[in-house]
Amino acid sequence: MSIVTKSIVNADAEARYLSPGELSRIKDFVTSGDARLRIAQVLTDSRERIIKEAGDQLFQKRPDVVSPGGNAYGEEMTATCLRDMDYYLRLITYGIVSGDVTPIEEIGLVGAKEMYKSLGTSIDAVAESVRCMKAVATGLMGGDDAAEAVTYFDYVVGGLL
Ligand SMILES: CCC1=C(C)/C(=C/C2=NC(=C\c3[nH]c(/C=C4\NC(=O)[C@H](C)[C@H]4CC)c(C)c3CCC(=O)O)/C(CCC(=O)O)=C2C)NC1=O
Repeated sequence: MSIVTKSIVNADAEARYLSPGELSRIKDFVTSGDARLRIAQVLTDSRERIIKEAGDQLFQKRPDVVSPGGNAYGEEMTATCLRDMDYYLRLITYGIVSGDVTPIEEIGLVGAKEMYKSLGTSIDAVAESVRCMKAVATGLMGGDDAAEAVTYFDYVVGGLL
């Protein structure tokens, strides 16, 4: 839920006007809108490149995951690994557009540790894949946009570890 919807739900529950604090937070949300949409556009337009380059980086740093016996070994499993990276990048765009990490949390982080454990997937390596995507993605943006984007990538990394 965006800050706008959330504030309205809260205010209406008490049949009151939006408070100065709520209006100020909505103003920040609106003011940052152009930048957030620009960032989401870059991530969306460059998603294939980000995933490809970040995947290459990950498999260089963690050759074990794509070696025989590794969780992402073999064409099909490697493709599934890259698909998971694509999932997280997509969720990050949702977070950035809504200025809210709740969609990332609800869709991608709740139960993720347990799920990866049951799959025998190294959660550290999944987190590393998100760090690699962060590095590639922020390299495609200006400094302020990169700083904004970093918080969402870091949120995913923090939620996985
Ligand atoms: C949008 C929310 C969402 C997420 C996050 C998600 C993850 C997810 N990743 C899975 C598998 C997997 N995930 C990986 C990923 C990796 N293995 C590694 O060693 C690497 C570190 C890593 C890539 C970075 C692999 C290899 C599998 C297949 C494992 C198997 O079938 O044994 C599975 C099991 C079912 C399937 O194969 O599709 C799920 C549910 N599904 C979702 O709906």
